[in-house]
Amino acid sequence: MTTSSAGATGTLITVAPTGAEHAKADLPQLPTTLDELVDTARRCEAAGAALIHLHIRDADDAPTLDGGYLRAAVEAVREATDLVVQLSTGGSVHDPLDARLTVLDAEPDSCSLTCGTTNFGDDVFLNPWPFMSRLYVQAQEREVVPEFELFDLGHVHALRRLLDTHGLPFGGRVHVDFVTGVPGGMPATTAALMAGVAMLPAEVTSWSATGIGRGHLPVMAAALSAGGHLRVGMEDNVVFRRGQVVGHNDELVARAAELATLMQRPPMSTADARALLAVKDRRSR
Ligand code: KMH
Ligand code: ZN
Repeated sequence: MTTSSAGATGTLITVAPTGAEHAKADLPQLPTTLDELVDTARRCEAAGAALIHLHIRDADDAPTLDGGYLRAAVEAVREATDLVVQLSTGGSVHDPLDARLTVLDAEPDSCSLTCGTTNFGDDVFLNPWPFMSRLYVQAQEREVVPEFELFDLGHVHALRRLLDTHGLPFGGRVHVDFVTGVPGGMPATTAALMAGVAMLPAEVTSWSATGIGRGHLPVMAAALSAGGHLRVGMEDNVVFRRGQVVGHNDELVARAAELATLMQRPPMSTADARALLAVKDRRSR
């Protein structure tokens, strides 16, 4: 795995528009309904995103893993855009492991797979080895491409164990995302990110990074300079600049696209993202 930008071309921009942590009551512009998710997906695709990381909310805007809601969202976003559709298997810290294992029933293109338990603010985000292992095998069997979420350097080591135990994921590509700046995980610093990149197994074919909260911009710049890809969105950051709350996810995508373009690594098309990640084409069009 190279850390140089020499071989990197376009930038994969992932948008994580909603998450499970923010309350709609506090942030009315957070996309939670199906219509809002589809509108967000369309606008973010137009702004340069190629992959969408979805957490789903129910009719009360609460996080849900209900299969009906998940399937409806996957189908609607797939119908409206060419974005790679990724469902979160992390859910919320309150979701039981068994429920999180049902996410792939909704047939996403991709799923998140966090490579270890981490403190998550005052809570614990639970990802014990047997859960990770079952989810990984299930993704192989269902032909869903996992994105390995790395919140800490120990998670990089656990990814090595997954690959050694179960072989390559469906499609043969290995894409990871560093989630930095979670209170309890690795900090949102260039030094921590580069330590993680240096540890990546040779099988890793691409990596992206996000910084939670105020780590957002520094981590974006660090990732771009080191040949990495980007994740942005209101799941991770709701402040556009000091004193200005994000009004729509597409603002974050547009800023990432602008910076990537300045760095001569413009946003990757959805077709290129599909090839990069080797996702199965589930579109009917
Ligand atoms: N909501 C967090 C507890 C994922 O999507 O896989 C977990 C999370 C990671 O957001
Ligand atoms: Zn998530």
